[in-house]
Amino acid sequence: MERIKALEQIASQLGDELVICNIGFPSRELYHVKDSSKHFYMLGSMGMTSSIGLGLAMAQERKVVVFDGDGSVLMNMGSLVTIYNQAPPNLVLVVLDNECYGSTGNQCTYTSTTDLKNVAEGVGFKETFLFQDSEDRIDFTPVLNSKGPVFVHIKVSPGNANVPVIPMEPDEIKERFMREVQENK
Ligand SMILES: Cc1ncc(C[n+]2csc(CCOP(=O)(O)OP(=O)(O)O)c2C)c(N)n1
Ligand SMILES: [Mg+2]
Repeated sequence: MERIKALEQIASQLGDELVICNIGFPSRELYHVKDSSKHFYMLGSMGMTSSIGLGLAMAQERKVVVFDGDGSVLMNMGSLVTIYNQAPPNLVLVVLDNECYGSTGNQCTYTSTTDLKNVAEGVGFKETFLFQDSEDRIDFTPVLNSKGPVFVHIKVSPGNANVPVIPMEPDEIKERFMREVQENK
């Protein structure tokens, strides 16, 4: 399954959850399949979606779903340790693992040999899920029914969808999202 299909399937199963999405093509693809004021498209700060998601989950009670990438998790791996130890019950960390830095030209990461779900379990995560590349349907219900922090490892095939850049300014994305969070506590 390609990343855009995984994003589309999960997004279609979300309701009131807040979403933090990784830099680059993942955000473009999510915007393309479904836009919402509940989405924060993170621009610029590779590695920081999990940290932003953790802060948001701790600051309010709504469930937070983070779409992260394998390269970004590798870049900020310490975030897994902080998330596990802070243990926000309302945080779901989804890693879309294409074994490469997809947004910058598909350079290989090390996740073909280093298993990120094993890493998360080694850190202490009790609720972990794995969806293989070969699966054609992601049932997200058991994930949403689990008490966080939840780690969801989704193997996807490399490849970026041919979708345009998000036609919103960074400030617009941020302010729309902040309003959504503040007005619907
Ligand atoms: C600190 C930093 N280093 C590098 C980049 C350039 N960059 C943007 S996205 C990206 C690849 C991200 O890879 P991954 O998290 O696996 O996501 P994918 O695009 O594969 O879904 C890189 C290297 C950046 N924005 N910030
Ligand atoms: Mg990747």
